Amino acid sequence: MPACAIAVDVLRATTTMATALNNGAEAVQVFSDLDKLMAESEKWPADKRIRAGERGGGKVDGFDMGNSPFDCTPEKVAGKRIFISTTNGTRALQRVQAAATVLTAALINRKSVVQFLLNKQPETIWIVGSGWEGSYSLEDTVCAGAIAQSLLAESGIPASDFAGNDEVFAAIALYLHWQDRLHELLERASHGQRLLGLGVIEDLKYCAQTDTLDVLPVQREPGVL
Ligand code: 3SL
Repeated sequence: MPACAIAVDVLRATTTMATALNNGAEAVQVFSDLDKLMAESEKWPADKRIRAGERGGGKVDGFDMGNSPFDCTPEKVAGKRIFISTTNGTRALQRVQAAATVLTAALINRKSVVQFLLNKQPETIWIVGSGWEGSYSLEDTVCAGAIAQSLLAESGIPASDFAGNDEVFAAIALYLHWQDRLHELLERASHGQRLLGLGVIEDLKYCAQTDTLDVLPVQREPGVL
């Protein structure tokens, strides 16, 4: 496999997408633009679609759900297509959607992503953190580090032979330092603080879990996982 791009938005888009697919959603289709989402989802049968949208951390008016993984119960999402737009996560995914293979990752499905990479052995791996409106984020960086660290450990590649950039070495160091206190790190992160301000404390705990879901969101056509 030549290259694989992995979009990461631990808080909360890629955690929510993994949860929706794990709980039986037919697909997740991403949009940066709410009008396009409305137009595209209108073509889908009403009983087979869910419109999910977040702006400023809150649910978009008139949508079926916001961007909380707790909205994605099997009762709600099984067999449905989730049409979703979020501030940063869906945009990060759209930025890499032209890559030959595109995945999304979060801490909760880190192991499934690493297993896929070990099996397919892509020549190049791009891990793209969505951050916050163009800035760095701790939660996406620590997830990139968790993926890279596990990949190195499982593949047996000595760190000296690992052709990573400075960012990935820093991400691994961040993960190694915080791996037993990921929830605390997410609470300290600026977006974690923003979410705590919105009162979604349980979301933070959920997003901080590692390797809890065996699900691999893979892009099957541009923008559709
Ligand atoms: O920015 C995003 O894509 C969202 O995940 C942000 S939020 O956690 O839903 O506020």
